[in-house]
Amino acid sequence: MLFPKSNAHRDIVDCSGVWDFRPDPEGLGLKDGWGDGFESTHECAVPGSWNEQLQEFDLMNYVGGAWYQREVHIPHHFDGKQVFLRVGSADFESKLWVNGQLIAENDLLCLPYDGALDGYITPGEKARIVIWVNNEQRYQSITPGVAIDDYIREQRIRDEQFPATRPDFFPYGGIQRPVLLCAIPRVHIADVTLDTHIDGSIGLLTVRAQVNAPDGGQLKVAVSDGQVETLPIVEGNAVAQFRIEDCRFWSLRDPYLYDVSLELEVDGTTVDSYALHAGVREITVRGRRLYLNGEKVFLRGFGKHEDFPVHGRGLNLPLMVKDFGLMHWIGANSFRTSHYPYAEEILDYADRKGVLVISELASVNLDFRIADEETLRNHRRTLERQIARDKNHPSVIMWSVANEPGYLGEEEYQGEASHHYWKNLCDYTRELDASRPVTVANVGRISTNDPSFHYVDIVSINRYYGWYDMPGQLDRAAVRLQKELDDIAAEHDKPILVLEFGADTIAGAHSTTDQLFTEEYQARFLETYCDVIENHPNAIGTHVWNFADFRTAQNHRRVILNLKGVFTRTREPKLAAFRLKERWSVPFVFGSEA
Ligand code: BDP
Repeated sequence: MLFPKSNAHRDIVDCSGVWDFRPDPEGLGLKDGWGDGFESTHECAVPGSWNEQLQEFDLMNYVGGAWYQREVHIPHHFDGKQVFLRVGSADFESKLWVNGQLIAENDLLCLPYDGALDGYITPGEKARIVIWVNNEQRYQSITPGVAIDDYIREQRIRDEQFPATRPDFFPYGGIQRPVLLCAIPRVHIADVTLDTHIDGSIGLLTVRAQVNAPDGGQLKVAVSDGQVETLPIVEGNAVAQFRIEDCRFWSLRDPYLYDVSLELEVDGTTVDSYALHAGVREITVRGRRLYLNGEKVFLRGFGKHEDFPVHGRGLNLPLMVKDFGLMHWIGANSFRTSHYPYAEEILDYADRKGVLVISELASVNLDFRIADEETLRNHRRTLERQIARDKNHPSVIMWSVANEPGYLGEEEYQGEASHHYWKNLCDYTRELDASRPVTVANVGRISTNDPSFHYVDIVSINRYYGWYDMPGQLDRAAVRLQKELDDIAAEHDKPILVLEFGADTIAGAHSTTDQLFTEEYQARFLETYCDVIENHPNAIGTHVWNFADFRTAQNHRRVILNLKGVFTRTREPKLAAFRLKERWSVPFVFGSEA
């Protein structure tokens, strides 16, 4: 799945802008053929979530179907090309029509989908794009939904969040990433997979391309160190292998990217080209440690969210640049795309900035009273699409395949079905991508007896002692945390990553003694955790929850936002940000190891 790019053979029309919009709470549109076009009632900017944009039209908390529509000119020079429309993400479920023709559908959260427009458009004329989006989560999604029926079926989850949702982040709806009209040559490079290894000072780079050209064509692959290979195409595939002497490896200090350019030649003519970056690097797990290019690495960073006033989860490039600036300022070297895949633009930027990314699937609070084979199939489909999308990013160092499954402490989580689920999913991740470790973020309620621990490469835990339990008592919290790390280490000879710990904090609240919600308490909370974790022989990282305050659904535990950010929602630093900066300005030193 190649990210769309413009070059001598390929072109893109970005359909971002203000689109016609119409909410459809009664679900009329799908029955009445609104895919052919509909009468709009509102306007909504793309990319962006509809919620805060249309708050004044009573759509802040809207959960249901909504329709988007706009016209776009199909350029003359698209004639003879393969034209398709790519939706970066339209969440949670979406369908796409062009000139009244259903072109594509998607039900995978925060992942792109596309559809071919052949036969449905005329270059030189306008085309009508209609997109239906529905932000209701379904029961069998890998972040299970909560519809009214679910409350009844479960008999225990109260109607406690509005809009109804399980996770602790706002269920934004809308077209949240760009919609791109793309034209590529009919005979083209369809996919490229990069694989990198290191051998001393030599970088080994394998470029595997899939093309839809007939045998007889050839692919020229050039790397910016000066090497060029010309390969025959055999059954739609070509593989080039490069040894880069004195290679500049992609690292935190020097995120060097080689240019890899591909040119497809048929009958002596170049018919298509595509260029991408390769960061030559190797991620390995050995014993209790994580290595980047053979050097131990300790992760310092955050769980984040795609969240900002007005845009909601919509891609916001100035915010992206600002956030990377703040991560640099504070000395973070990594973040997790909690709790869903982030925009590809963000991963590209991480590649350039030398920031390590734990790419997380949109699986939150998987409930093992209802998870079944269909859920597992959906999980595997998500994994396939996410790996296909993100596989070539050197910044992506790990797959987090779920966040806090078994969240309700349901007894089914400890059963055979759960073991089968995690074994299957972790094995499948390694089958799809043997080059990156796999993890699952474990919830405190399950504690250290988590079936997933047996199948992951890295054990990850989220902990809130000193906040939800033992509030205001950091000494007790530290003892408990230490014991859990020891217990896990005693049973699993694996690295341990603490992927969440944090305290809600009202910027401006202060106290001379330990008091929840104050800036001093957050700072001391984070420092206490870092002291314990950094000194543990199995620990490979501290990811603070959260980088910035973020919006949640309405419930009595949140004052509009989850306030665990070390920056406010609009990115002002709290006291803890300065403390972390101080701590993270000193390079991490690993203890002496046996
Ligand atoms: C964890 C979740 C995260 C929440 C956080 C919290 O993984 O999404 O926002 O706790 O309670 O359970 O702040």
